[in-house]
Amino acid sequence: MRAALALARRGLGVVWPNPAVGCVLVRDARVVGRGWTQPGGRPHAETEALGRAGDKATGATAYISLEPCAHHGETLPCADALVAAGIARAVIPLSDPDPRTDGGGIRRLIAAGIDTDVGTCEAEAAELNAGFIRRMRDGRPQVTLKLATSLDGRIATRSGQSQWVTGEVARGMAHGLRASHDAVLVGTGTAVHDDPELTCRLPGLFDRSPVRVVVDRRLRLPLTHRLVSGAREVPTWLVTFPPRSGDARERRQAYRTCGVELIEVAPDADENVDLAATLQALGARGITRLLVEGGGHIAAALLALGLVDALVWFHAPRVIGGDGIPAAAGFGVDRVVNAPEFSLVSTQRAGNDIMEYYLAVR
Ligand code: AOF
Ligand code: ZN
Repeated sequence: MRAALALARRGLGVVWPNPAVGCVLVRDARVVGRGWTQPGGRPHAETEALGRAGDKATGATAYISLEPCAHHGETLPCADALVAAGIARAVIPLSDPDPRTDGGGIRRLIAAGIDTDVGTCEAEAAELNAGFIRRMRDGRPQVTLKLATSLDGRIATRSGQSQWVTGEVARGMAHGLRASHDAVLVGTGTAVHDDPELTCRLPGLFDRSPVRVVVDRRLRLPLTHRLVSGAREVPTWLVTFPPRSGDARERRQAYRTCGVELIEVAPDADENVDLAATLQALGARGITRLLVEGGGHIAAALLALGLVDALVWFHAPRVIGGDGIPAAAGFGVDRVVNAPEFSLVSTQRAGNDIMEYYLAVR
């Protein structure tokens, strides 16, 4: 199962809207086929593994990191394909929350007389596909907030200078995070000020770059910025208000001509883009894993709404001081018990910096 989970992990960031699944077929203590969900979500892991195993799948044990599907897509449901291949046993950590399956794949295996074991490595499998599960249950992606700060929690100096707070190793790890996410989101301040590319520039991994999402209610992002000029190579989605009485029609058209997709989201009570509605809109487009890279206003707004599921926090051994720009803008917390709480999952050295990973306590 650990091998199946490791294979599944290869798909993170490139298989949306589907879950990342791994499948290992074992017969007579030998691996006879391995597979994982392919980019774009198809073929499924089981199709790949069964294809490689051929006749050797007969009598095999299938270790699958998620319940096999029970619906007719482009091909036979995976549950039926496993039955047809004559596997003897299936080991599955948890059921697939997609309503078209939701236990139906497991029932089909059992009905066909296959010895089916459910629950092995359940926590690991649920964590691996937290994004897909979240989208199925709540309609929104799993949200990971990434921060790179000085020891005193500053993302930039008082003049707004931020390049670079963390070192090269930490920055490389941040590119790796982009590769395993479906989309990366920033606010308009960061997009305008930094002119970032938000791609994955680790060697050989450019094609794992996520969709770039900019929250830009007033369409301030210049057409000459990289997120716009590169939108044909790596998709850029601009989240903005619906047009009021045909305003900015030409500017909207200019973005579209550059290949930028506009996502219209109504304002919230404070005349900002409604971030909860934004996440729903991303979920509806199939995004399961969202990496938020700032700035401080987006971070604060998501924290205040309880919409940050995980934190990746890089600390650089510098002290910028209280006039620097904080990681999260103020969001009105006056009692410690009301501050969003996280639990520490891991700490890791990142060159001369530290990377901490936290999950939300709910
Ligand atoms: C599997 N193995 O590797 C994956 C599965 O649009 P389709 O037809 O590809 O179906 C998508 C659904 O299939 C998705 O919502 C999830 O329930 C399941 N994903 N199932 O047996 C796989 N990726
Ligand atoms: Zn399937």
